[in-house]
Amino acid sequence: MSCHKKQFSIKMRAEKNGEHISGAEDIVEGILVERLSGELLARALEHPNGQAEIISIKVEAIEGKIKKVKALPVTTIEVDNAEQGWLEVKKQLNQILSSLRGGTTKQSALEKESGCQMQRFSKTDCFVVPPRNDNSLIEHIISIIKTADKMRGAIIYDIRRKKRVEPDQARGVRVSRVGTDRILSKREKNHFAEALTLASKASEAKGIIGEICVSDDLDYVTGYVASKRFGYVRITKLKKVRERWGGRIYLYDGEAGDLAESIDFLENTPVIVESVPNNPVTLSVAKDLALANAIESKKNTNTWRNIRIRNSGTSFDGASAVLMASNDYLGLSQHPEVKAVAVKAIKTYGTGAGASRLITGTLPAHTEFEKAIAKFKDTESAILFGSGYSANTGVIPAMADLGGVILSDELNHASIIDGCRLSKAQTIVYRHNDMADLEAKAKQYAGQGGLIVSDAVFSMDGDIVNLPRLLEIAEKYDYYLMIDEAHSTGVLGKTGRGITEHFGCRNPDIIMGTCGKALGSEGGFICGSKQLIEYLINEARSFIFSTAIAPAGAVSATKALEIISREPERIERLRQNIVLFCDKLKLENNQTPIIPIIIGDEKKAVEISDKLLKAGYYIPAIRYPTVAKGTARLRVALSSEHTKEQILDATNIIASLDPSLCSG
Ligand code: WAQ
Ligand code: MG
Repeated sequence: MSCHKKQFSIKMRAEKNGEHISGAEDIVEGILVERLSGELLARALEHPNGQAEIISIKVEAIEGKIKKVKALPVTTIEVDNAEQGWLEVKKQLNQILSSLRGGTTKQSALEKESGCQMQRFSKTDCFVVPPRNDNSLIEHIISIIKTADKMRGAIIYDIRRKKRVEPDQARGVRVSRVGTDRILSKREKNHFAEALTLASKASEAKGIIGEICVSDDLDYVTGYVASKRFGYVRITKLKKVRERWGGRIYLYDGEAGDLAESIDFLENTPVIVESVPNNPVTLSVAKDLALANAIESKKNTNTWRNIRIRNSGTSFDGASAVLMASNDYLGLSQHPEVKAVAVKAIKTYGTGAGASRLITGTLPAHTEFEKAIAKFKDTESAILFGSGYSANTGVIPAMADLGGVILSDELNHASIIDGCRLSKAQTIVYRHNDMADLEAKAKQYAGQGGLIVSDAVFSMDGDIVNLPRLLEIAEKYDYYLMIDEAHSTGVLGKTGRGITEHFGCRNPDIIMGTCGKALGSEGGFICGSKQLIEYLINEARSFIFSTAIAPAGAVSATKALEIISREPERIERLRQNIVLFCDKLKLENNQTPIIPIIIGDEKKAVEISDKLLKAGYYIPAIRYPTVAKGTARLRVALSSEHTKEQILDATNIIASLDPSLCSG
């Protein structure tokens, strides 16, 4: 009985005059061994490639666990002829190769210099543009497959060393010990299902970043390009019927020393591919698979995120806890006067603005806030956006339209990065808060105008930018200077005016900030000259094309500004809390309420955060892609409203959970 549950690998191989005619295989339970062997035998006997002289069937019991992988999502590209088909192949290969190198030459140099590895698709991967030209490499790969001699296995092409690396070039590497979790008949070759099964296993091999395959079977003209990242892409015509050529190439991007391990995986590690459809699937199924794969890969790297519900100020997913994660630094979202004006605004205006600012969405609530924030920041004028994100993604492209490059700190917030991306301007990333690096780059691109943009307080590290030097550099080389004061408004400076008050220096050209943090409300803003603001009203697309924030939000933010000016002791209380917290954990005191406690490992950071929640403190783990891989951290955000007891208690718990953390 137990033998029937056991899994077996069954391989068929047919030869004539020592030449390979056909081969196929599967993994099945013991009870199906007989049936499958019969099917494979029948198939070998009737193969269109010729009458077999020797047919071998090999049955091997599989010991131990079998790895399970999901079938790659399937897309079909219909083409009219092979010529069009190869153009599609080039596109697919290009996509695979360029996704490998999220960055560019300049960026990699930056990574090397700073010693900090920016991962693919990390915050700064978008920068410095000219895409790598891989055309000649792609042409070369295609020429290899078109001229490959008849092989039993696949070619492995090393794209770093630009050569074939499969150990036996006559035979190739044959992917083996692979099957599906469904019973698919093997009596006739199902090109699609068998190729998808192989491709799904191969895409899991270390360093194999893609594959291209054309069948050598006479009448089968559909081929594919496959990769873990873009799935299994069928291209309906890659050769004419009756052409007897074909082959398979795996693209290898890894260390030379790791190749043997990858080949061993391809040949020997038993793998069951789940959810292989019998026929090329309908688009909706492919879409589901694409989502499932993307989700799974996030989960595998411990970067999957769940939304937690905060039922009230102090309860998360049902557990009650003190919130040490909010950007409501002065507790103003809970202030009775702030709440009262919001209620009154709803009674007066209703709940929503109902249109964009330029249509009918501008209410006195909006213009009053703009006056108040301009006064608070000591600028001529101001403009309110729907959020800080939309302020950055609106303003940066508008400024880039004036010409020149954008110089951006490598740790700038995602909304700044997205603003740079949207602008399509050339963006040069400089090392974090490194004024020498910035100056060198500012000098290099001087003369065309442009924009320097930086956070005032960095959102995941809590450090303060060197504004005095930024002002000098911007002036010397004639750049606009934009500072994002999302985390400094209401926080820095004796009266909470922000970074210029902190340093006692003049304003940059463009001050950006948010109402959703220390102002306890919602929205984002830009402060600057009258001329600047008039320009933005006409050019910032996120301002023009989105509904104004609710009037209750605008009046709350105005009230918050009034309270900050009236009660500077809130800022002083916040400062004392920061000092106490940092002292207790022997952390460097950055003078800001954002205190990163670096853990490194993504999984460990989540575990510590979970334990803290059980102990009554909510301090979230921040992981890739918000911060670089391997620099996961607890991000503490303090408020003036935390009590001394809470700060002492939280720091004690953190120190007890991981004593190494309090070494600073
Ligand atoms: N491992 C590695 N390479 C292999 C293997 C294997 N198990 N089997 C075949 N090859 C190599 C070998 O060089 C063959 O000449 C070449 O691949 C093509 O093999 O979705 O049927 O089995 O409709 O002829 C594509 C399906 C079918 C497209 C491909 O390939 C679709 C196909 P064939
Ligand atoms: Mg074949």
